[in-house]
Amino acid sequence: MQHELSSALFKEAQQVIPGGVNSPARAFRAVGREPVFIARGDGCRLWDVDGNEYVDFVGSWGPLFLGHRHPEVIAALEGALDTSTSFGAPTVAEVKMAELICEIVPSIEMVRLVNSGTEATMSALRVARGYTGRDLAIKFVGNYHGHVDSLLVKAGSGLATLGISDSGGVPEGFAATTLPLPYNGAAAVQEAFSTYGDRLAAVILEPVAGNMGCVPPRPGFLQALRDLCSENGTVLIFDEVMTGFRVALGGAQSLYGVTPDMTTLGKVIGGGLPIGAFGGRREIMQHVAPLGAVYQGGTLSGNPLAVAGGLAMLRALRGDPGIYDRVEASSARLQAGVMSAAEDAGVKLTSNRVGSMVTFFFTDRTVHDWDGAASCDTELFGHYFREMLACGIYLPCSQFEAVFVSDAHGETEIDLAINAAAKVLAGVAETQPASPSQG
Ligand code: HOZ
Repeated sequence: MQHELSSALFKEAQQVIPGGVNSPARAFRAVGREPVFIARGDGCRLWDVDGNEYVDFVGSWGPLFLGHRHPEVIAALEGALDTSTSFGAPTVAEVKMAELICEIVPSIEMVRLVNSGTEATMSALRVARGYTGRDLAIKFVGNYHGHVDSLLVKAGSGLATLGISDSGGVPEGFAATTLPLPYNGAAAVQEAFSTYGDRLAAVILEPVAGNMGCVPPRPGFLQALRDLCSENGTVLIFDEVMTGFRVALGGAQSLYGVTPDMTTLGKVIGGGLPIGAFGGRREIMQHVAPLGAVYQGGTLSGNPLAVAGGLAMLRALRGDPGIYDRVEASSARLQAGVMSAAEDAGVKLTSNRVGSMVTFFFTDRTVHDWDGAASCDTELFGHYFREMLACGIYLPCSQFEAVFVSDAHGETEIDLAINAAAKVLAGVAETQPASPSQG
């Protein structure tokens, strides 16, 4: 596989874009090669600028649950283009979108559309602080809530990948409002509530972590958070930017039966267009301006193109009762196939999966928190990533991200990935028979 054009573009990009990329997570740095530049996608396939074809298991980092260029999303976008690209004024479609979100996710009684997951979490936290009149928030190590100043503390995703524990440029005072605790560590949360209970505005978490790889909540963890928040008047925020409309139509909160006070959304709700949303109990959301004193706004919020794409996406999901079972079956097939290939090759691999979010961790430890994820052999992951890419399988370029399966992945594509993994893992076993797990 040749990557001459990608390589030339990367050189050009580095002159004018920091690191040559518009988001560090896509830089391929941790996997020891240059990024490939993508030209187009269709269904679950991608083509790069050199004409190489891949099966795409990134799906734009989550949004493309229906694959690239889904006909209903494209038709809706074409329709919206006939009206204009932006008004900065109310539209019919944004009301329909808000109604649909509230209908599918009943804990959301009112919702505000924004432009990204970062905006959604930043705004939800501000609302929680305005509502409670308190400052502190608990977050979990290895969870990532976008690049919100106060949440860039022991965060996952690009920071975990690049080994940056806390971001530069965040004033100490902002970071000091965040208490980072171990994910799945209910006892630590209990202790924090004993110490800071009446100062805690919010607990924010990914109800299924996706930004340190896929890490599900342990049984009882989400309910323990729910109980502690209720007892202490603290706002429980589920960051469902990754899990919303993906692990189930109603998100992780419907899958695990635990109801947050507020929810943040992004990714799938835009069908690939830039959008986010935050919402929750009416009593809390009434604090948002112009109803209340917590300011939040944006010229492009509720943008007609993003809303058209998102509405088409959500309608397609709600209108297809079999979709989550189909994607569950494809994802289970992928997980079983790759794990069996690893076992045959004698490579130590652990996998976590919730629905269509899957991570294969190069460790023999069970991964239920950041310490487990950090025990992985990231060098070996880098090798696996590069070899899979050479086999035409496009994976997230970090051990600490989730593989995303979509409804566009058929048995053919899942088997292509399994066969490639079998080949690559067998090669690992030959070249690195004693490859150490750091666990
Ligand atoms: N939140 C995305 C996945 N962890 C990161 C994607 C990006 O920064 O490009």
